Amino acid sequence: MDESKKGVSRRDFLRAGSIGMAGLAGITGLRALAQPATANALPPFQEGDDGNIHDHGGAGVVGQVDHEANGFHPHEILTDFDYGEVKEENGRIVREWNFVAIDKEFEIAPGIYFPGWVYGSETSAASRRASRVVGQCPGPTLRCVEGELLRLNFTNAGSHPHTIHFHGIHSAFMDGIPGVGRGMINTGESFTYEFEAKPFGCHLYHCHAVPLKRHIHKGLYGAFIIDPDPEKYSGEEQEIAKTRNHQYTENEAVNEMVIVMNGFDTNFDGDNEVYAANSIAFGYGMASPIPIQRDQRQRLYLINATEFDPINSIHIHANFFDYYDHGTTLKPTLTTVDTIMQCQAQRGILEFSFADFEPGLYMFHAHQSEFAELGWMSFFDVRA
Ligand SMILES: [Cu+2]
Repeated sequence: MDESKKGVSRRDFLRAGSIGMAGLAGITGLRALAQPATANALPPFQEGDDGNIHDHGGAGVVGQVDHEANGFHPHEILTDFDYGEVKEENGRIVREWNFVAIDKEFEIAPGIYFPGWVYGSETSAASRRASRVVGQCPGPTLRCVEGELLRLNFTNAGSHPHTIHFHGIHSAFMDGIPGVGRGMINTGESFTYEFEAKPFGCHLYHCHAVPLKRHIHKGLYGAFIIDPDPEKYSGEEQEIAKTRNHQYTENEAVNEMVIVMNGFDTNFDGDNEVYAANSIAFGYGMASPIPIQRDQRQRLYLINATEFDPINSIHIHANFFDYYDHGTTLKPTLTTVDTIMQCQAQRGILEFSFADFEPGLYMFHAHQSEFAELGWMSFFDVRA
């Protein structure tokens, strides 16, 4: 985007370091800009009580997001797979979800509230905890098995027309785009999307109402995981498929996580001011890393839902991973890499292990440094 056409760009903002600007008071990714005396700010080169040297401080935020008020928590979203309700109809497995879209303001960094539009499901962990449908960003991670009939009862309880467009194989009528099939679902209306789960992989769903970039950027997206059915494969492939299918005990040996990479345009200038893994800036930062048992195999379903920027990326420190592009293969499409990039809607599965590693905090983040410093910075807390 041509920076000269905009009033104040985020880069101007970073240069100025003007923390008084609306919507950015909490970000201190670049603490050096305006180093306030805060409880957790350490002087240069002081050894912290964790034994680490804090020279210019770590990237992070001052203060805390009120996850309770949001109604969803990044650590819960990380491992919450929404399996819906499973039933049998005419000898066929049917998996069904009751889904809504609502308007919802949520806190993405301490003191920074985003006026979002989000999806919620009756069967998400957040909704079950609250005994009511809770909207969340990213939306619930839908998980099913290839070959099942999926039924998604969608009600638009938001203030704008929305749809749900699934990445997968289905009829045009069920594609959730304006002007085709049922098209837009207006405020107060309902529609049931129904199609077979295929192909297996790491997919996504999102609103496809226009203007598209606004509807997606507002928060209407989520992960859509179709597990392979081991009975369709044989030999080594069958064994791998079992580890990928949540209904098999082989799957329990793997620690599975979901990260949707996203960004938030808090001042509506068509650029993101905050970046995150699962919506909360530094949500898995040094103050709340992801605990990992070092001997357990790790599987990360990674999806890029970032609007406005052409790509996003992930880089894992001090380790390498195997990558399954779109998750649609049982053998990796890339082996022994430590960085991959994804354009919007691109996704894949990372598999890695910290077996025999020294316990400690292992960083992972977008390798666009700007994204990392504006919130997409995380840690694994590797434990023996
Ligand atoms: Cu929409």
